This record gives sequence, structure tokens and C-alpha cells, in this order.
Amino acid sequence: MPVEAVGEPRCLVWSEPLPPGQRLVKGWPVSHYGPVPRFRADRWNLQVFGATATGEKYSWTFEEIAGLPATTITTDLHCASGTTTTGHEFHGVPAAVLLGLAPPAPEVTHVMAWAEYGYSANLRLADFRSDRTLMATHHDGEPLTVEHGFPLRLVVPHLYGYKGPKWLRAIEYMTQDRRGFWEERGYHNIADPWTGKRHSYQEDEGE
Ligand SMILES: Nc1nc2c(c(=O)[nH]1)N[C@H]1C(S)=C(S)[C@@H](COP(=O)(O)O)O[C@H]1N2
Ligand SMILES: [Mo]
Repeated sequence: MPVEAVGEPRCLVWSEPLPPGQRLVKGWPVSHYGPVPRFRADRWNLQVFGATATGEKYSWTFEEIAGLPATTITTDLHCASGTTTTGHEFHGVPAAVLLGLAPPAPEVTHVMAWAEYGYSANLRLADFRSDRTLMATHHDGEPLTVEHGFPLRLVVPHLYGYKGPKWLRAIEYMTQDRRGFWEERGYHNIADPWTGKRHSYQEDEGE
């Protein structure tokens, strides 16, 4: 009697360490503040403004964004409310590509990532430039669903989820830091999940 092939055992228990205070949840729940915007290709653009090296503003249509060099990363997502979802494969344009096409002035230290309806997240330039930060168009090989940020979502794998606006519309280059949407509402300015610091009262001087 032939032995049946059983294949690789599937891992049901997450064995990698999670950031402090995080718990693993299955699937990919949707969470955000406010309504889900409707995408209209004829009105949509992605802008770069603020302290650009040339003083110019930049703008791309979605078609142009989709034609830029792209990469694929796999990452977990850590929401500051304590949930972690794992194994997300995001595909899209590295933030570093945008920085190459629209160079920031030498004084730029931070960026503000802007989404539809005024949601925003501030990032240190180094966090934005990080080689795994990308503007995702696809998740697990499919275009993003509208609830998860279609057509474009910023993914900053090494920071809490609130640093990654869904429905991304603009990047503002800043020569000093300014707090974004959740950062103004009591969340930590840096948002490194491995420190476990979620709240602004846990910020050290200069953070
Ligand atoms: N535009 C926008 N982007 C957003 C948010 C939001 O409220 N609005 N919430 C953030 C937070 S706190 C998290 S944890 C993730 C959740 O992403 P998901 O719904 O795809 O899991 O989106 C982030 N991006
Ligand atoms: Mo979150």
C-alpha cells in the first residue's frame, strides 16, 4: 500500500516573537477612522509638495504610479491597539523611488504622508526612506481592496499601522517635525512597536 504524501506540516502557532503587548489575530480585519473613499481615476493623483530640492510640486496619475519600478515585501502589521496580523505580501513602489524622482531639499528631516479626507502620518525621513517602506498597489498578488487602501497605501513595516495611510494622496517634505492625525491625538510620534511605546506621554525628549 503506497504511503500517502502528506506534504509540509502547516504551522498553526506563531513562533516568532511579537512586539510587546501585541496579540496575533487571524485574517486581515479592517480598521480605520472615517469613511472609505471612492476612487475616480480621472481625478486621482499622487502629489509631492513642500520643501522639494527644486521648489516644484510633483504629481502622478495612477497609471504613471503603476508604471514606476516596483518591489515586493512580506511583513506583519502591528496596530497600536494591540493586534498583529502576519504574512502580508505587499507589492508597490518603494518610497526611495519617489525620493529619487522628487528629490527633497537638503534641509528636509521629516515627511507628512497625506491620505483622503485629511488623514495624515508624520515620519522621520529615514523611516520613509527605509528600503522596506513602500507605496503598495497590491496585496498577496491582487490589487488592494478598497477597504485596505486601494488604489495606493503606504506601508512602513517597522512602525505601528497608523504610520501607514491607506488611500495615500500626497507626501509633504518638511524641514521640521509636525504631528499627524493620531500623533496629535495622543499616539506616539515615532511608533516603533518593538519599544512597546504607543502613547505620546511615553515619548522621550526629542522624539
Ligand atoms: N487613511 C487612513 N489610513 C489608515 C488609518 C486611517 O484611519 N485612515 N488607520 C491606520 C491604522 S491605525 C491601522 S492599524 C491600519 C489598519 O489597516 P487595515 O485596515 O488594512 O488592517 O491602517 C492605517 N491607515
Ligand atoms: Mo491601528
